[in-house]
Amino acid sequence: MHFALYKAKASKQIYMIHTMRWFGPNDPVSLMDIRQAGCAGVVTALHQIPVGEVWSIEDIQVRISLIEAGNQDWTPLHWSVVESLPVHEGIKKALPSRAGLIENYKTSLRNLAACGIETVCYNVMPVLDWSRTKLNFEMPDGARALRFVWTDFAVFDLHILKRPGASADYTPEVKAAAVERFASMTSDEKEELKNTALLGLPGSEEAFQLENFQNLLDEYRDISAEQLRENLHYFVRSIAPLAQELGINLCIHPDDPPFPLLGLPRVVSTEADLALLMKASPERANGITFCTGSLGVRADNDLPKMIRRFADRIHFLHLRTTFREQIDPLIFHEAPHLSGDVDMFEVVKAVVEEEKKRGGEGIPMRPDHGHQMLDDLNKKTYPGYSAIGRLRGLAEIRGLELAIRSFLAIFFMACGFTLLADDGYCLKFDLFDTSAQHVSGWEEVKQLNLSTTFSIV
Ligand code: DNO
Repeated sequence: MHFALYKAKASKQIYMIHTMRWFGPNDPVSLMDIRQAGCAGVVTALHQIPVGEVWSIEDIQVRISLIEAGNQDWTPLHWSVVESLPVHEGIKKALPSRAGLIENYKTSLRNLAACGIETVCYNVMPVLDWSRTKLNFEMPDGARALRFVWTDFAVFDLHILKRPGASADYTPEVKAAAVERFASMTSDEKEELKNTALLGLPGSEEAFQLENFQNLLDEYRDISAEQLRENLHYFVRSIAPLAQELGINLCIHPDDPPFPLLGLPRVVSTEADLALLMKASPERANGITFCTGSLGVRADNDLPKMIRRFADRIHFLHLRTTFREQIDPLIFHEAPHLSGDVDMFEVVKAVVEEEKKRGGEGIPMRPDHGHQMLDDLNKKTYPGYSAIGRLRGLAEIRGLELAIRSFLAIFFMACGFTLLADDGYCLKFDLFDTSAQHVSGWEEVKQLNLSTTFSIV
């Protein structure tokens, strides 16, 4: 038998596609800021178009022209990911309007594909998008972070919203603590909590009024988690085959936080939820936005394991970490990107390994959220989306990524090799991943990023 032995070559290339979210022309963070943070990609959405309506080619082109306007003179930027093409409540609730809304969604996908956009994020959190109870929690270094306190959420639910039936969702201890907390709050604090819980954070397309909010919740009274899951799977089965054909990767964003709130069902919070969704429609286009900040709030989500399990279905990454200050009742805040509960080293390593399997194809990544810090503190930006805090997060993750890539490459040099038989059978060995596969010849083997060759007869 004839084998060729290949030694690995150190590669300095950084493969994730670094991006930042941009809320459009009114965003106080400019495209130039995003460029100078070192991004190649922009994540944005046509927030001005009402949810459920078609995104026309003209509207998409206008946004592309804005993003690319400085590309002749400066480092080029491109629209890498749509976040989000929002899913109308009529689809989540399977209302009679669903068929028409899905048709509109498909038309928007066709239009995006015609404009060369290949990654589309969405979520199915009912009524609310992401939720926090405090937007300016002071960190020990004076920076401001987003925070979630379960007891404060109970205060909002039980004493401000006064949701019928809410009492059943809280333990006697939490209810007692909420009574005490509510009694000690000033009217400004109550107003702030109400606004934080209700006003819709960036990315959510609605701003709510206390008066009509209960009606929106009531519409979910008869929709169980099973029903919502069925509606989600129906939606995905309706659009994934088209997305696959168009070359668009759909990627669902998980629930944030990853558990039910206000009696609303949530069905994208755990590994099991994601596994069911991946199974519901087998196309690779039916994929995931792997948000470590959302999923990482639950200690039972093993993030590196989940990245390895869902590997080629991960089309977009939100890298961020929370820190659980207390488990029961839950309190968490958004920690500096490398020092929360998420093991960012293991997460980035799992991502780098997946990118290596894709032959070096990068996955778009954005540093999700960031602290308000330095000059951010003097500016009014979207909560979680100030420039400097995100720049810090991106810089730290980029450094980690480079270190992991270089470390793995050196390791491969010492410990990795590939054996290729005449019949095209290829045995790849390295300390991190041993696999056997058929390849058709030298070209494909070279794509495995390997260099020097030896022949063993
Ligand atoms: C928060 C975000 C969410 C997310 C949407 C995705 O910063 O990650 O608003 O964009 O839920 O559909």
